[in-house]
Amino acid sequence: MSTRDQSGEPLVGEVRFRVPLPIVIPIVGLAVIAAVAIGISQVLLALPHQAATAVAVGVAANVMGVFAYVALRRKVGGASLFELGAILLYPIVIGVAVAALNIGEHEAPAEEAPAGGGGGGLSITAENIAFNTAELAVPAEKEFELTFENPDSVEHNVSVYPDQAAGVEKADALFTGDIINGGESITYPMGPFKPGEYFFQCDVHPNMNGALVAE
Ligand SMILES: [Cu+2]
Repeated sequence: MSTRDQSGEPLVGEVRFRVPLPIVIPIVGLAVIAAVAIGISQVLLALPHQAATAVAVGVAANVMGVFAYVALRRKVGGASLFELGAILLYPIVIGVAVAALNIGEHEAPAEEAPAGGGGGGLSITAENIAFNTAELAVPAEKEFELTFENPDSVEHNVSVYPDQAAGVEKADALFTGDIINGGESITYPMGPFKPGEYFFQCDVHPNMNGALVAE
C-alpha cells in the first residue's frame, strides 16, 4: 500500500480505511462500471461504424485479457492495478482521438441520408375494397419504398406480378407485401424493377388491382 501514497494524499488513505470495504467496493465498482459503460457508449456513438466495431472489439479483448491476468495472479499490487486499468482503457483513448479527428471529415455525408432515403414519396391507399389508383408509376432499376395505407376495416396487401394471369395464380410474384389489418399502414421496400409494365393486386381481394409502371 505504501507505493500508492507517493502520488495520493495521506488523508485519502485514512478515509479509505475507516469506511468498511464491503460498502466501498460495491459503490466504487458500480461507479466505475457506470462510468466505463457511459464512456464507451459515448465513444462508440461518436465513431464511424467500422471504427466503432474495432474499438468495441479492442475494449472487449482488453477486458478479457486484463481479467484473465488478474484471475491467474490472485494478488495484484496497487501500481499494477493502475497499469492494468490504463491498458484496459487505452482503446477508448484511441477511439476518442479517432472520433475527434473524424468530426470534421464526416459531417458532409450526413446530408446523403435524407436525400437518398426520401425517394419520391410513393404511396397507395386501399379504401372501400379498392385501391385509390389504377396505375402506379415507380422508378426503374432502383430500390424504392412504397407506403401502403389501409384505412379500411378489412385486411389488404399489395403484391406485384409480371401480369394479371400470374396475379390470378399468385405465381411468379415479383414482390409480396405483408398483409396488414384495417387501420394500419406499412412501408414496403420494393425494386429494383426493369423498365416495363407490371401488375399489382391485393392478394386478399384480387379484384383490387392495377398497373405498376417502372420507368
Ligand atoms: Cu384487399
